[in-house]
Amino acid sequence: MSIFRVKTTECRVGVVGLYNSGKTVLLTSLINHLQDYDPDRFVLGSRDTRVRKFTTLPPDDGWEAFNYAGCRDALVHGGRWPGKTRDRSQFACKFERSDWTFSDCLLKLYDLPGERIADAAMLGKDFAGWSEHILSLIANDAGYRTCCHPYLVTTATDGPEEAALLRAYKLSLANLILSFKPLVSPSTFLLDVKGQPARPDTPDALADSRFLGLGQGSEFCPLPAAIRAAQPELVARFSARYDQYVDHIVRPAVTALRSCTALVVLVDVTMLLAGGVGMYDDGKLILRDLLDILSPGEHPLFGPIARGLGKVFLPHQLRPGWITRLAFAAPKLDLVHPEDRDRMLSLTRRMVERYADSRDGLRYEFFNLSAVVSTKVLPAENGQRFLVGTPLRDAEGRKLPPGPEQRFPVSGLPDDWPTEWAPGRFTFPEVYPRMPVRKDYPPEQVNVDRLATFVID
Ligand SMILES: Nc1nc2c(ncn2[C@@H]2O[C@H](COP(=O)(O)OP(=O)(O)O)[C@@H](O)[C@H]2O)c(=O)[nH]1
Ligand SMILES: [Mg+2]
Repeated sequence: MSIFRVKTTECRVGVVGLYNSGKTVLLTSLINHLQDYDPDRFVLGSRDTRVRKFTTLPPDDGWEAFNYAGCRDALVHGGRWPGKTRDRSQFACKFERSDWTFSDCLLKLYDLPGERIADAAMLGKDFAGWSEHILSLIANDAGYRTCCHPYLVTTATDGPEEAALLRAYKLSLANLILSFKPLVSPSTFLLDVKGQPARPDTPDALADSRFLGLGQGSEFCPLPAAIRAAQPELVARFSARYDQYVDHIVRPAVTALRSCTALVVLVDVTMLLAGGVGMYDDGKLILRDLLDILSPGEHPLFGPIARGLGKVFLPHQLRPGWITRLAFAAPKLDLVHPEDRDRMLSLTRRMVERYADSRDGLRYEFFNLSAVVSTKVLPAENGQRFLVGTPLRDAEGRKLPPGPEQRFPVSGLPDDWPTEWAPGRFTFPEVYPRMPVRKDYPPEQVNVDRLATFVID
């Protein structure tokens, strides 16, 4: 540390998004660019900025380290992601940047599953309150009612048993997943505590293989008032499991989110368009719930000046922590044709700006980015758009081994979200990411540096 660098500025940046939205690829690219900084290929702050003395640090207590080396290697070799043991992870590092004269930067990056947001309503509610919340969600949405038919039938029978209730709720959640509805709670049914997602399968197979809650023997599902009144022992059992679940899964995820200074919310426009209007509606609900639980923005008791001073003088534990910067990022920019890349940005804006705009003291920005540019562009022919890349899946959605590059068509982007569209109307075929083999040569990126400039502050 230079003798002038008398302090350390801590930046805690959370990256949230649904499964497959590009969190891991984004973090891997960002870390590579910071560690092997090249001002010609990545501009942090300004063209003159240099990054020095980059050091990786161990993660905070209770966090698994983000496996940077393993993730980079998997990208290079088109392999599987390193086996995870936790659904969330942290990467901590320290470096000097030449445009910060008196301070070096302690950066903590959090990889956080957006699926947990579906459980956010559990905080501050007891088991009965959560049950009512879920039941009203089902009652007020035709799509949910259809998917939850097995559960509605079983709860209407006389004195249903625990096993029958759990089974019926599992089948209902499986239907939700298969209809691309990510609002699945308890969310471990969709993404378990080890970070393993539910794979497309029949509702029965999903119900057989997945758990509602922390695991076998700890399962629960919502109960309507009539069953709660008639079966107090069942309520006591489910309540205890529910409380455990909230303590182990929901609170740590939400606490981590709330302790961040900046948040990157990945809004995968390609996935929302490909998934149909139901995916869009649910994605939007999840984003709304996310912003509600975080209540980002300036703390009413401390103005920006107090916040600045707090960052400098207070020990870490005492520093006021709250999100003041929110980045909405549309990832996988390289999967759409250049003619549509501005539309990607305006679609993101149209979807979520209202939520951020209604909060005071919050700076927010929109980005369209590619963490690892993996396609080449061909000129459009008669309005048809083509890209070149190595296909990741065949026409049936099965994963292909890495092969030669191919030309493939991609959908154009609309100027605004349609009022209705079916899954599959838009397609953006996934490709193998193109990661340079040489470890100290970061991947080609677009706007990851602008995003970093915004959140590392
Ligand atoms: N073409 C392209 N694909 C990407 C990019 N970022 C992520 N992906 C793809 O999106 C998929 C999910 O990415 P991942 O980071 O594992 O998502 P996570 O589940 O949110 O961590 C992977 O198959 C990636 O290849 C990108 O910048 N360009
Ligand atoms: Mg991931």
